[in-house]
Amino acid sequence: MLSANEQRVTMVGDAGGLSDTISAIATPQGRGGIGIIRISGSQAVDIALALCNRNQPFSPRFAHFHHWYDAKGDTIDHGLTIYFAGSNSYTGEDTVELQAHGSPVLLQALFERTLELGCKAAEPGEFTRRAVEHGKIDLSQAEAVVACIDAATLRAAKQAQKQLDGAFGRRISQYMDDLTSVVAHVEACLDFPEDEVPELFYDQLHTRVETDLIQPIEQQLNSKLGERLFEGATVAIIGEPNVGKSSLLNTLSGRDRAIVTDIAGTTRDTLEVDFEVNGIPIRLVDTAGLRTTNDIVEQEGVKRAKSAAETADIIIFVADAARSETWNPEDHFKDLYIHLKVMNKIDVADVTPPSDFLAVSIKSESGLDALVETIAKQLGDFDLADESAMVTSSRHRIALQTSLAHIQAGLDMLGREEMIDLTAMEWRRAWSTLGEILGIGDVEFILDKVFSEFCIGK
Ligand SMILES: Nc1nc2c(ncn2[C@@H]2O[C@H](COP(=O)(O)OP(=O)(O)OP(=O)(O)O)[C@@H](O)[C@H]2O)c(=O)[nH]1
Ligand SMILES: [Mg+2]
Repeated sequence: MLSANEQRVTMVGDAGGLSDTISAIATPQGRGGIGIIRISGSQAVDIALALCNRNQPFSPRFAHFHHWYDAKGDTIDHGLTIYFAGSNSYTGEDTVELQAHGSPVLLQALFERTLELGCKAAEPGEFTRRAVEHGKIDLSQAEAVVACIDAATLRAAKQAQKQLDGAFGRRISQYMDDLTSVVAHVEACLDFPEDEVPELFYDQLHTRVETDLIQPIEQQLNSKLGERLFEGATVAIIGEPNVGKSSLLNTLSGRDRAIVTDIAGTTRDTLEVDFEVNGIPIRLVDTAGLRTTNDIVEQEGVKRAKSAAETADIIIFVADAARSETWNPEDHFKDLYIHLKVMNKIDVADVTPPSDFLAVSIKSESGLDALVETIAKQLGDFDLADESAMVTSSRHRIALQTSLAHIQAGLDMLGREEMIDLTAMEWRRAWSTLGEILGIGDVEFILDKVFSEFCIGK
């Protein structure tokens, strides 16, 4: 078994079949100040020289001002041509970027000219895929590129950048190197008769697998914050009529979105508003007050409120401090887990709410900071000491879970001589499952799937 790094270097040699030079409009569709065409591959420089009608080579990383010509020699557009040589480029192969005017028609004409000159139109994510296949970045870093672009909040974007810097990938590589080492150790036992392997040897190996692999992987898996940062979370506000649900939605989101009156039954439909808590994107759902009614519109509202609660990631149950009959979620939900119970209107009632309630007054804005912090905690914030290890996608979570199961299965058999082969096999499986995260090994189908979610030009 090679180390994760050795394996990556081997892949550079494997990166045959990439002789096509690709091109794409890399900036988003529509008009803009600047539009960029990206060309990558062995013919990139020749194609760019032909486009510029130029004989002299380009200086790498130098902005050359040029006109770009069509087949008849007429100017299509003019702008900057920048050449990135081989291993110093994003893709790991010769790349040329044309910074043109952001006119969709001119960009299209320029792009079509690159095709005439021998480029192939790039597939979605093909530039980044080449970067992975040339060993410039690992697959988790490639995914971080998309995460960075798609991030809805600054915190999510910063987290994606940490992954792009390779912190997460390095952690996975470390696990893989640890596995390589422990496999080597168990295999060494095969060369000795059973009674010559000291008891201590297995104990030490056991401790090592526990502390270097099982515990840190479990810790990583325990927090769902990473996925929440990118996928967001739905928070439903439920409770009886007139307790202040709509007021809470307006206050938390900072928008006067829902109608608030002192008439019980004001909200009749579900209503959603997006905001963020500590950089975690949240969809907040206000619902109709829960009560038995003959009004068919309100009946439908109550039905929708219940279904919003059932599908939410977090349920906030709001009660009115002055009306103890509103304090029991069990009156409406038998089996639903309520994540957060809020006792509102403590400004008007001199009561001590049950200890599982958080006392607030939306009117006098008291207790709201604690409420926001509790929501963040419920979403997994503050769980991780080292956030660079955060699991940010379900693909990584599944791979880590599967790998952990193999590590544990191997560990359970450790110490029984007849099982040594099986232990080594389980740990090798754990190794290749971790390799899938980085795009190492026989992972063509994984690459196809991951890169199909990219945009063209990236
Ligand atoms: N005194 C006091 N009144 C509040 C507080 N929060 C909300 N209210 C008032 O309570 C009334 C009901 O508020 P809403 O936000 O409409 O209550 P709701 O739970 O959405 O009610 P429905 O839509 O009917 O289910 C309004 O008159 C609010 O101004 C609070 O903290 N203190
Ligand atoms: Mg309401």
